[in-house]
Amino acid sequence: KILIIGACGQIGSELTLALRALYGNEQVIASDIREGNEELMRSGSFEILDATDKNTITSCVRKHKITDVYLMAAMLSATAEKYPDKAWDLNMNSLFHVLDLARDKEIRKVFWPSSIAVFGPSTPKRDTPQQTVMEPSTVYGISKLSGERWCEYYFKNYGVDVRSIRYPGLISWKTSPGGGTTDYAIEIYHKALQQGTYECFLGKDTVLPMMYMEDAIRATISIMQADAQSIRVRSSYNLAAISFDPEEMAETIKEHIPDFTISYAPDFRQKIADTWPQSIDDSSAREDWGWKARYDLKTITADMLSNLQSLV
Ligand code: VAH
Repeated sequence: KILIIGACGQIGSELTLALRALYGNEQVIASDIREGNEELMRSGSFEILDATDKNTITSCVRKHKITDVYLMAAMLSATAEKYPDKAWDLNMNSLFHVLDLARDKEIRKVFWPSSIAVFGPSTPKRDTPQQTVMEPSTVYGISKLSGERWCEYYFKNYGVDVRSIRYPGLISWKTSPGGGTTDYAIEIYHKALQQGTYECFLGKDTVLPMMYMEDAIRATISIMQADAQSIRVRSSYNLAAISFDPEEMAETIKEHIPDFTISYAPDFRQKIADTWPQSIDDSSAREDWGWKARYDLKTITADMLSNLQSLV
């Protein structure tokens, strides 16, 4: 049985639905610090669970006979800069609790999300390699780099089968943005439909690696289904789809909403974005477990606008 911790988050909410569709609703237990939306709550079991509380996680694992845990709870980059100690506590202690359960054979397999935020200002910005200089300067990036090092340590020293992906910025419509620096790429569609204009909190030339949620969910399921010996990277895999700046994104929106306008008012999140790469080399993920992105910016814009249009 599968337990998703952080099932109400941007990735967790869609991952829960995808895993329930794949394995059956009764095989997937969703959990979060608070209840989720109606679709999430209606489709299967749900537990209120604080990801920093090891006792609650342990009793949930034993109650439901959990074998696989997807630990999706985290504080993202923008919010983490405001609450460094809370971000470290949530992002790190939740990981130690789950890795320790795997070390102690209470569970069999772990998925843990990392991020391109593990790269810093000194990292090569184009086609960032799987192995390279990593000096993250954000609280979130520091916690994700430390987490990667611990995942590899638990694999090498205790044989823990933990698998991880460095997600780029993720674009989705099912949940509202959650404190990320890349959330402009979600807000822009809502504002385009509601107001026909968007004031972007990143500058127009800010190129960042991005991915549609459908691609991210497929990658997550794919790495977890791969044979253990094909997973040669036990820190975290680079993953890539597309790279673009807000201006390019606005151009694809104008193809659907001709008089859409964008303006720029960079805020504190510009400093975070400026430390991240512009494009990622994901050849290790392609070679080891057959990864390949499907969505490009035009298809993302078409899909986002049609889904959001049906919501407003
Ligand atoms: C954030 N969406 O903005 C997350 C992600 C690469 C960005 O880690 O913090």
